[in-house]
Amino acid sequence: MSKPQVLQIGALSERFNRTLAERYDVTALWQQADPMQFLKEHGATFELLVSSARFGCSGEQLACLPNLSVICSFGVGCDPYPLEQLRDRGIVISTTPDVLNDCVADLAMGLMIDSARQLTAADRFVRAGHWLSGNYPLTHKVSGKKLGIVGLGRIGQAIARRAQGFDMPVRYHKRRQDPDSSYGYAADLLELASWADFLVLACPGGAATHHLIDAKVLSALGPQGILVNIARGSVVDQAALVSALLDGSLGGAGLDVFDGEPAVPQALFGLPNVVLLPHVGSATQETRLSMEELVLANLYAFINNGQLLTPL
Ligand code: 8YV
Repeated sequence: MSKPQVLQIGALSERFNRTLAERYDVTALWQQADPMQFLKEHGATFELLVSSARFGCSGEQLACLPNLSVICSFGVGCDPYPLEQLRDRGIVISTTPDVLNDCVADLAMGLMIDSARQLTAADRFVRAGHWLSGNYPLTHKVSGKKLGIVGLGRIGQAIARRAQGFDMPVRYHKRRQDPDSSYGYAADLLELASWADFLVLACPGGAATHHLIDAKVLSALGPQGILVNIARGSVVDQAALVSALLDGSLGGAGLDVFDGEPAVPQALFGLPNVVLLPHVGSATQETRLSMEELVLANLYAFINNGQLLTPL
């Protein structure tokens, strides 16, 4: 019996690519000499698509796939997919929720601690031999500080639970109050930023949250406040963030995501109160394996019973 045909937009791990190719008749779009031309000529062949929160599938690509019925995506972010077009065409999409909550929330805590206590900067200080000439300057306490969370979804809730262990009062902002949550709700983001010592971004990217964190929010967070972003670079007005960090009107930042990543504003490289990570929120052996398994399980479930396990 012939294997189902699958179009894969971008390379994931070698292990994943190999397993997918063992189980299905995979066409690797990134290996085509001219991917767009390939889609124009052969797009109608494909009903099944595998992609990721990084590669997505553009409206232009989607237009070349008239028979597509499903997208199985690696990651939780849906910002690189034209969701309205998918809905209009009845194309279903699965993501990999829940399995990455722990690692992304752990990283958010790590960024809070590192940007306040300057762990990586102090490590650089030791390695450079500066300790021999004097002590590292005093930094800022984390436990007991006020934590504002923007977006109280699965990851935001995992961060809030961890913050309980640090005796941090928690409040959150999202479009609508969560009736099941006992954390304080701030309908007004500026109010939350003025109240918080740490403002952690855990909301989706995309048009609805584009530059939600602007110069006004940063100024409300203030010279003692710390911004942590494990969501998407697009949520923050990056030029405003860089200037607030450079002029000291914002206390610090822990950033795992950037607008235009992997390019990162070089102006931040010398600041000890800023921690810069290369989008590694879910990047552990354990979590990446679970994410891969969930993509494969979704594809299998769709092919065999027409149902996704974790539909958007
Ligand atoms: C992934 C992510 O690193 O899940 C997401 O939305 O941002 C990350 O977990 C990555 O984008 C997967 O391609």
